[in-house]
Amino acid sequence: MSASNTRNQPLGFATRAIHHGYDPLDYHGSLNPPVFFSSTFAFGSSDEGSARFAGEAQGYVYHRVGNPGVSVLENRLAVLEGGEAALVTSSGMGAITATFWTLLGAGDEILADKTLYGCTFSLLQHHAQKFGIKHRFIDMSKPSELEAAISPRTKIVFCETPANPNMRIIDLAAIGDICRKSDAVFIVDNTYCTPYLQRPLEFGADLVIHSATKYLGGHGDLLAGAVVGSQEMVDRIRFEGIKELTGAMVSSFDAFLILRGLKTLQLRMDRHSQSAQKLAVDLEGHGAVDEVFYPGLASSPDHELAARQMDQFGGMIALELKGGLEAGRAFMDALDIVTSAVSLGDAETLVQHPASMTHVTYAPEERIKHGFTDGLIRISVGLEDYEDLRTDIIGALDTLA
Ligand code: 4LM
Repeated sequence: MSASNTRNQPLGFATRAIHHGYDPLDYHGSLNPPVFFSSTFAFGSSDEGSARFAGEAQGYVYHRVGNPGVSVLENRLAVLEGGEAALVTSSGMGAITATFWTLLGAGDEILADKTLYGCTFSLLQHHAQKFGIKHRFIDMSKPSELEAAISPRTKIVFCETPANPNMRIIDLAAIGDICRKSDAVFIVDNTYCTPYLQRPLEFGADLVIHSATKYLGGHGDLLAGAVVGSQEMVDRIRFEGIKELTGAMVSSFDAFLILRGLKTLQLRMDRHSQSAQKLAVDLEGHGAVDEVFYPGLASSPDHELAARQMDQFGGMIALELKGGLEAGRAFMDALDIVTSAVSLGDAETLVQHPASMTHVTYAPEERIKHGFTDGLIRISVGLEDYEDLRTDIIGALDTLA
């Protein structure tokens, strides 16, 4: 099934997430696409094999480059993000490294927003220089800072919005406008939103990256990533970044699990967003809480901007407790239903302490410079009954008084 039905009506998000690119009647009526557990693919003749390698004939060659079951997922993700093509990788970091190593060479520069997931930050801050790649962190919530910094040497402009962990919002259209006037490829990590809540390509991004480990998979049972964009750019990343530079191809089984996760993506994101909105309001009113970072709050300075580019405000909340780090630790230890763990986007509500966990790659002074404190607590609001979550979380906060 394509992006429209037989009556040429454009299909809704959930319908595309469930059906796009697969017709059960093509495979014996099997409701779910087959999973091809095959590392290699036979050629009908030696001529056919060499033609496939030369890109002169269609067809699969080797799983590291492509697999028919994975292609169903790739085509579906491309349509959901509004891109021409997608590539699914073995992790979010696999998607990021395959993209960077394809697009960057010695002497090139990447400009990244100052707040990034800890391992993306570390890749730039601690490792990129080994390959002669220069980086600068910019406060992209002030687009004029990017405008002043961008130069012909800039090959990539990279950001997350909302940013992990402090929920800063970046104006995608403003950054897209600046990148359009240069040769830089504008890349947005859309992990926190999924295409259901935000489609950066509509705002001028060239590539979208995901950790599919999170909401796209949705069940905390796999590791995967994705890159979505133009056919030309995705092909380059597949044939250079995956095939020859990283080998970070997703497994067939994990691709199948993501296809299963996508069937409920809309339902899950609706519920994550509704519960997070309620929790943010309840947290804001609690005496032990100093500040709540959630763009859905009317009091958030980012509320209007977020409403322009996000369809709902998502399931991630950050908060600062009045008692700082010690209060944060006591809060996490007092929780009962809520699980203390990194990662996000699962059915279970997860709580973690970025400074000692996901963002421990930042030095203490870097954390302040990059916009978050050692006291920040991050909550990935899950799918449990809201009243149970509220009782657990507010109850744990009450023990701090
Ligand atoms: C975490 N995050 O925050 P893989 N991009 C973003 C992320 O949050 C992550 C990745 C990429 C967390 C993992 C422990 C915005 C990861 C990297 O973990 O390589 O699939 O994604 O808790």
